[in-house]
Amino acid sequence: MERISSSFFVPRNEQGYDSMYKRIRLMPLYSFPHYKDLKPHIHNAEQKIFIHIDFDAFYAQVEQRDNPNLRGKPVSVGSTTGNKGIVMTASYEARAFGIETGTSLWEAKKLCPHLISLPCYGPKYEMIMINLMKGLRSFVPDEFIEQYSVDEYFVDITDFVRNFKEAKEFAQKIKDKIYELEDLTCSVGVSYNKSYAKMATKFEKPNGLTVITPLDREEKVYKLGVKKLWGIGPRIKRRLSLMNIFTIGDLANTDELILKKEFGINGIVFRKMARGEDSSGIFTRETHEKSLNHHHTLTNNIFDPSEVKNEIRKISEYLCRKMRDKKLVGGYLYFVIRYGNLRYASGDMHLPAYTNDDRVLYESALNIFRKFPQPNEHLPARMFGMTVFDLQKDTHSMNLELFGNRTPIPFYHLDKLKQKYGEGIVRIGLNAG
Ligand code: TTP
Ligand code: MG
Ligand code: MG
Repeated sequence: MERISSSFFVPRNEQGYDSMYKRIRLMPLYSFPHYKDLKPHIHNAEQKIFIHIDFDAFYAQVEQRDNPNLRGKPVSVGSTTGNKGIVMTASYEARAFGIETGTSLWEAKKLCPHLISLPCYGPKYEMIMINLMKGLRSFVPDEFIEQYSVDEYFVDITDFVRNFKEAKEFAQKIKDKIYELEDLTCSVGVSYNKSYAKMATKFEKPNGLTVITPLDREEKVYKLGVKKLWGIGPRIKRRLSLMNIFTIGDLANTDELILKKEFGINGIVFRKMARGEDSSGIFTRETHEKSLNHHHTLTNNIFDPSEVKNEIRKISEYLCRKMRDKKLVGGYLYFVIRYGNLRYASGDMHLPAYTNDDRVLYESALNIFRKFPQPNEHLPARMFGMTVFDLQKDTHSMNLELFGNRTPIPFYHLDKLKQKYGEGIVRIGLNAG
């Protein structure tokens, strides 16, 4: 793989920087897991292991790498138009003078008169990240990698290591690979949830590698100030301090209702993140698909219980197949029935676990259905519909584990058979009552 360096790019022109500068600055660098990503109904049901990677003084380090004269010197990257510019990042040598992201160039020059300020060159940094994505794919498949910002990645390594010791070794290998590919240092955090992994990255910057295990929680995390938590900026910190909440531990131990009253749903998110209960997974375009649904209106109304069940089964099978096709599992089910008199009955429930197993969806749908008026001669059924929400990436192992006491059925292989030989080729006995 080729290293990306300045020589790949057209000579710089001030006009270009300015538009790039605007573009980069407008890029949303920080967002934190949304409430709906936190699967609040699952309380650490499954232990995951995430790695978070973040380059050290990214833009500045790239410039120092490409120009040996800049190495070891205070360098800032940002807008350089006159004295009105702003520092987007500063090399660690410049940080020693108190220069940081957001410092005005005017102030930065005052703090460090021999500061070398350079313009930002976006396309080069982007190319580095694209190149790195390829490097990361040599460790884990695409679906386990999330590029989070201009210089950050999350990698879900749950399926590739057995414990935190192995996770640390894995992280070190990735770090070494990045250095080999791009000659750049990054810091890496390893933990059992994304928020803690991101926090861990900062612990030993630059060029660090930090692990936070569940056992480290009180010792390493709870005593830190709330601002170390992902998504908590100065304004929220101030509001928290008015509530006597200063450390992450304080936040973790504050009553959920109090936080909800002050911050709405975000209060619950902050608390969960503080407690290490952020259960968000790797974000990819696919997993962000909101829901999958299927409705079927019958040509002839039905009321015979076995016919009704058969309809529900067909929709369950179809939806599970759709999920498997997209390598997804669902966590929440909505079921609706419409009767001959055109009235509806509907209900919803959390599925017992994330699943794309035909049997589980069918049984769950029946559980909802049993609470409705049962179709009869005078009230036949006319339409059935199901929607699966809370879709997540299917990591096969998880699926099998959660149904440990059931016979695993090779649904993925059966789908292939059906695709090849037609729907009727196999039918599984879904023996729900
Ligand atoms: P960061 O990872 O926040 O910072 P950094 O890599 O420069 O330094 P650190 O060692 O602390 O991680 O941001 C990555 C790059 O994104 C940074 O080099 C410049 C750019 N950036 C902006 O353009 N605007 C911003 O507000 C921030 C924070 C960063
Ligand atoms: Mg960085
Ligand atoms: Mg970053």
